[in-house]
Amino acid sequence: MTRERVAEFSVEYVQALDESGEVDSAEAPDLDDEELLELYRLMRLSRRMDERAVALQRRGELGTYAPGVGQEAAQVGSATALAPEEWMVPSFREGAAFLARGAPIHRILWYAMGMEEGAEVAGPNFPPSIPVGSQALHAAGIGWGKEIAGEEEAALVYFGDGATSEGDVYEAMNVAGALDAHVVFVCQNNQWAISTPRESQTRAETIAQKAVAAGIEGVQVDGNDVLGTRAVTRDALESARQGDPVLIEALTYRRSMHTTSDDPRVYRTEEEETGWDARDPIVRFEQYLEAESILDEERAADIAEDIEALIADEIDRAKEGQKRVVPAEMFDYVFAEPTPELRRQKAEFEREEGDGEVATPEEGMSGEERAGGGEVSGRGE
Ligand SMILES: Cc1ncc(C[n+]2csc(CCOP(=O)(O)OP(=O)(O)O)c2C)c(N)n1
Repeated sequence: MTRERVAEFSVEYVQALDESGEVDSAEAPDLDDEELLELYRLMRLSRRMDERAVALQRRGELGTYAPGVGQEAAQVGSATALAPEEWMVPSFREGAAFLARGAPIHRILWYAMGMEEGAEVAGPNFPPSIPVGSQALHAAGIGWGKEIAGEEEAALVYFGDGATSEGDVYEAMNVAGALDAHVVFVCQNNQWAISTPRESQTRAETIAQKAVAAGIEGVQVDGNDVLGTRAVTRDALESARQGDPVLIEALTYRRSMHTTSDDPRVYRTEEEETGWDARDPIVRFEQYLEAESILDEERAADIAEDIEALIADEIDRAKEGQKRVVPAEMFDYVFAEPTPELRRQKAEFEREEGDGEVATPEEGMSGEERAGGGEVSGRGE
């Protein structure tokens, strides 16, 4: 009988900026002061946008919102490593990544207001994906397209730790590996999938090792370290652009609620939450920038002031745009061609909005459909 070890693996963990603001220059990316300040500004902008958005939701001015508080470094560090023309494929908590990609705040708010305009593809950024993990497949498709076209570009996709329990994410990593797709998978392991802790999600010790089964590289990074995340993503993108996909596990913590419909106090302790205070990505980076004399109190105050003004303007813009919304249009963008059922629902909705009457099942159907032909136009084309 033969018994031999046929596979072995290890997972690397990278950190450039530690909890006390010290930087390991061997791991840190080469950025000038302006670039470092921009990372800082983006993280603070995102934190403040989240705070304002939650307040707006509480006043009934916004629908459900998923704050990314605590995850700013994981998102800003990775999104700024992606070239502007490369595709970013987000999940539903990527406010900071959208800001880093230059998306205006009013568009981010429009999405949370239920406006179709907020879900439009603006630049090479997909709209938020609500089905957990499904967007990984789209990214693998884009990445495969880049391989076929012979283009040295990559797509970057975000998902959470919970999403790695979904078949879609594994399938995407597997197909990416098999087809040399140009894609970087970024898992923001924020320790919780709503109320399910990371430990109950998988017996795997790291999420990064899930790459092993797909035959691609997996690496863990301190996701509360904007510099380490930026450097790891830069390297992963270089590799992906040559047809070697990478899975990055960014270790972070969701410091706020899952969404505005959630109360984390029901399932986790205050002690756990405050335990992450010292590891907050913004505080840590601020300490570093101050120690390097890149940031001082005055400059920080100026940045905060500019952020307040920008967000106030953008909220006004979002509300102004909201007035122009025709709610019945929500039925128009589900499929390229609305199905008879959607047309019926739209007619019913419009009737209810108008005179309170409910539409008949036939309303909204074409003559042919009423006669029983062409049952589902637009499908299967
Ligand atoms: C396919 C699918 N199943 C379930 C849900 C409900 N759901 C929304 S968010 C979520 C948890 C996601 O956790 P994770 O992937 O860790 O991301 P996080 O919310 O922590 O950023 C679940 C189960 C969904 N939206 N889609």
